[in-house]
Amino acid sequence: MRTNARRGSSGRTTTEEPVATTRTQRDPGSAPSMPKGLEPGDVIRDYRIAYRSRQVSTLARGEVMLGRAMFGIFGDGKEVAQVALARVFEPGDFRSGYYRDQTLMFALELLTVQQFFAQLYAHTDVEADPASAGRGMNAHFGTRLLDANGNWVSLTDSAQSSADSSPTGSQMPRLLGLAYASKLYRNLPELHDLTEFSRNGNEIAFGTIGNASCAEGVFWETVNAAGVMQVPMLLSVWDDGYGISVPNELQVTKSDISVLLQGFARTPGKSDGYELARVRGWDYSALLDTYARVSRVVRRDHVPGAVHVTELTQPQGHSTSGSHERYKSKERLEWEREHDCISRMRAWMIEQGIATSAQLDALEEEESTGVRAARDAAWNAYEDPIRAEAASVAGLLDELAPASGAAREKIEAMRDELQRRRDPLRRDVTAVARRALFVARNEDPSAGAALSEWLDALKPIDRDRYHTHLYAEGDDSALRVAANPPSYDEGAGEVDGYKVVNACFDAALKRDPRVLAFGEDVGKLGDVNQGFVDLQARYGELRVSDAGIRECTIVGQAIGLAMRGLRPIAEIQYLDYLLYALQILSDDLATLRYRTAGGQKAPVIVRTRGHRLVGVWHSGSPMGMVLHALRGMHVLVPRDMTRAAGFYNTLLQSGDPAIVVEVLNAYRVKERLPSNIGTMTVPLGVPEVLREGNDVTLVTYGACCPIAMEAARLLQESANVSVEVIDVQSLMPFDVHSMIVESLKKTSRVLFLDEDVPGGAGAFMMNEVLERQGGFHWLDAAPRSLTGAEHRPAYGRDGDYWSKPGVEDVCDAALALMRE
Ligand SMILES: Cc1ncc(C[n+]2csc(CCOP(=O)(O)OP(=O)(O)O)c2C)c(N)n1
Ligand SMILES: [Mg+2]
Repeated sequence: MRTNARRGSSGRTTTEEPVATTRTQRDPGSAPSMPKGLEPGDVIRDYRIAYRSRQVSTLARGEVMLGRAMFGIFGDGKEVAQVALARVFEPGDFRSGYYRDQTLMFALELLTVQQFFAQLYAHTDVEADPASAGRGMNAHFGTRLLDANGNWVSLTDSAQSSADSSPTGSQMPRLLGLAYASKLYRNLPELHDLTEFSRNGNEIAFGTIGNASCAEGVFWETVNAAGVMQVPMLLSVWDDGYGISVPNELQVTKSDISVLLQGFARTPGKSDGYELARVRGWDYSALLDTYARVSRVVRRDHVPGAVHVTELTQPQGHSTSGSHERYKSKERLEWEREHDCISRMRAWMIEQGIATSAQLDALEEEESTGVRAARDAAWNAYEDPIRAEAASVAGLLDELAPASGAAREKIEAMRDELQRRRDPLRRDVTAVARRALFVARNEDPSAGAALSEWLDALKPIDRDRYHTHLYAEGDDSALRVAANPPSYDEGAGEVDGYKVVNACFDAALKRDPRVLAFGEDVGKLGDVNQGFVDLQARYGELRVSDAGIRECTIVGQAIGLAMRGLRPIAEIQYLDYLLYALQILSDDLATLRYRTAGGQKAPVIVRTRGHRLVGVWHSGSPMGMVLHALRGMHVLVPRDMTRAAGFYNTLLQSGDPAIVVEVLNAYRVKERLPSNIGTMTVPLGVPEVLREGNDVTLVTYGACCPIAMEAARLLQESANVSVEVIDVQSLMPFDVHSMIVESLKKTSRVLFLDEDVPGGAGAFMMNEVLERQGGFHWLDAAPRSLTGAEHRPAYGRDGDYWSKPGVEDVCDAALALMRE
């Protein structure tokens, strides 16, 4: 490995060229000097936090080795850069980062040591682990942006952190939106009153990312978009030379991210590009200078900045899984020891006369003791209730055993085994209780009653621990928005469908200054189907905007905006191209509320269009894929533009993210324009019966609705078969009042129709109706589904005919059902 040899021999990277570098190297002969604006006490505080954080890493690793936690990944080797970075944070600023940032979080007072350990143990109490209530992994940080009722707290009282996720680079798309929000808050006067979210857009969105994660596509997509949009984003790259075992040579061209970023550098006098810097991660005073300089420009001028922090180390290796001795050379390991940022900062402080060695020894002693105490407090808070549960179950097993006949010995063995466990897990306790009831099931039923009761009492508690907050549960829930049907002025004529959504968006933009829309061709053109036509001219380029071709960061832009209180409608031009954004929708947006146990939300509306057009890449209807990847979002499939408008109005009154798939070929179909277009709502999870019938229930949605209706007409006319056509409208949530099963009670036959692949959304609907709603009991014939072909559709109208179900297919399938 070239890096190893090079660093091992010279002790520094040979690629280190002065790339807009700010370095303060003290002349050994000169008088000791303090970093600008700091007192010795400030520096000592920074050292204290850095040292504390290192102790946390060391002890936390020990906890994993002891088996008290599953996995550990820590911020050792990155401490000094982070205390320096913390110095430029201001209230209202946001972080979007990754698992190395514990020191930054400590320094910003957004995390305590006890909370760090609580998360390591997966403590499910939100008070113990406010970032995730044990749901996120260790070192997945985040602040609580919502109160217990799901309402925003003031985000400008302190710095905030968006909630981390694990996929490398996935902090980047949302970072773009967090930064872009400042631009909107600064430049849209109608937002200036929203001071709980922003103070005139003065907030910076700070990103952190590892050197190796800069090899991800999403890194470059975000860096480019932030440069185009000129947003106040300040990105730090923590460069420790590796991504697990793979060195920079195999991650980025020329092994050096700041060399590559040079093309993004600002040219003085020009209004685009980045403020760049490069600084060594053990050089405290240079780090302070660099962050002070770059953040000043970013905050004042709304220019993106990037700081490449080099020469960082990993004293304990990448994580608790595996050891870095396996892939780093002796020389490299020696180099890392020499460049340990904490030892260097300590030496520098002594050299500068900021503290004496004895003072620092005492400080370190204090911190070691403090971290131990916090660890123990976290452990006891986590484990004591579980021990108490184990004791209760052991007592109940004591009672059960004598009444369990042949199972007695087995149950006593289980009890003994449970009592022997020093640090029982909650699952151990519950599993033993359930197993004991299982083995004793044939004995006197009253014997197990107490244990059963104990388990039953636990069910709602375990639901709270593990199953809440996938969707909003309070006033924010879209399910609470009442239906408000469209009404029509007398004599209201018909218009092209696109004019219906256009009127809806017009009303929303007028009503609420937080609503904004963007996407490819959304601004000037008003989207490729004219849903936003004329609205940029009416509301300005910041409210209705064009975006580059970058689906993933269009979604990220929306996530960050929504996290800062805005109401973005992000457009993905065609459903087929959602795939580029699917990862971030799935990993970040759809998990956000769940992974923070209700601490954060991003009510993003993704607007797209699909079903039926032409060919392999323009006619997809991969609704199964969407449903399977996006639990945590609502998935809505309106058959026409009036229904679409109703869904937008519903969603804008609620706090969950959603995707609305409009029907591509409905924009030119005539619809009447509702007179209440700005207020009408379509409720989520409520299907609509489009045609009543007695023989077959036909369950479908979207572009298949007109096909179903035409088939139903033909079947009645030519075969005297009466078909009940139900438009599901809302796939997630799905038929919350179980209306469809009521139709099955009447018809005893069901056909599920859609354009997805076999086993896709059709299978999902079948599962919902037959299993969850109990529809199976009412059937006299085997349930059927009629789907698209397994392949993507062939091109052209004929390709479409043979790739997707049509009217004749529906007629055949219904007749076959009738013949059974
Ligand atoms: C998308 C994705 N791929 C792979 C991983 C597994 N993984 C976790 S951390 C990591 C290395 C990241 O290296 P770097 O960005 O340099 O950060 P560092 O850990 O060195 O600070 C990898 C490959 C992941 N979490 N996500
Ligand atoms: Mg790295």
